[in-house]
Amino acid sequence: MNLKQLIKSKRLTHIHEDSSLYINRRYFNENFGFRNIPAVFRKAFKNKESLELWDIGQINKIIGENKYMCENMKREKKEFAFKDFAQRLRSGYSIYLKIPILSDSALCQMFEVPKYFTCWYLNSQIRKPKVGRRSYLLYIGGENTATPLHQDSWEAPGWLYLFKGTKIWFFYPSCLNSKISKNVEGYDLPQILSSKNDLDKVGKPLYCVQRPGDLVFIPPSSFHAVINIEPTIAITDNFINEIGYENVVSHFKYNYSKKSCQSLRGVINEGFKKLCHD
Ligand SMILES: O=C(O)CCC(=O)C(=O)O
Ligand SMILES: [Fe+2]
Repeated sequence: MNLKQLIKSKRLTHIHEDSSLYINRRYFNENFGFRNIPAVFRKAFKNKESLELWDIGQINKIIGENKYMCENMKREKKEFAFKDFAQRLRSGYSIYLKIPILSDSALCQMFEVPKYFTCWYLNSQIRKPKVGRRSYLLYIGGENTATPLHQDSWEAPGWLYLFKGTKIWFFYPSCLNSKISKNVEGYDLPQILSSKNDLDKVGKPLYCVQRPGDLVFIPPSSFHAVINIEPTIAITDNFINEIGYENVVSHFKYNYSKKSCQSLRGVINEGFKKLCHD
């Protein structure tokens, strides 16, 4: 059974699709951000020029000699120069590359992140960490590579913009979060995809088909998993701003020192002050 038939047989529901030509901060926050609703934006971020710019040949020209850690299907990691990774990708290998793009890289000029996804943490004067130079992450995956079920770093909200290929996403509703946290493997891709498994009993994920030019919004704390059903090129990032900061604060409370929590609160206060002056 192929993935399409499986989704049909399991009667999975597609996440919300938004076809607005233009969206702004208020529209995004009121309809999705504050409501923690996963969504795919089909038109608002579609940019023909950047869709053409982001291809393997072009990226290779810029970072071909740089070395990065890649992951295979067994999640084993190995270092490759980008040009060698690209060569393997062309030969049909199932390998996945996930790397930060720094703000001084020529690649960074090839996509402008909407202001309402700007992370207060990265721009803060309170914490000027190494990650301050990071603009977003680049994900390049061969056919059938996947990211297993997880919550994003700090349980922060996130976005992913696709330039090439097709991704299938699965999102569990947040009411299942505490059950899933105790047994992540029990809800992961093999369970979702198994034709034997009755998802009605354990809880069904929503799904999304993402194509070039689509942007997917990942709500804070949401459990999600992704399969590249064709080779893909995407950029993604998480952010802390007026949406989702509460999830990050409570994540910090349980996982980080008092000092880090204080610093995060400082970043959030600073962010809100700036927001008032915008
Ligand atoms: O595309 C993928 O493989 C994973 C994407 C993801 O989990 C994210 O952007 O948060
Ligand atoms: Fe994620």
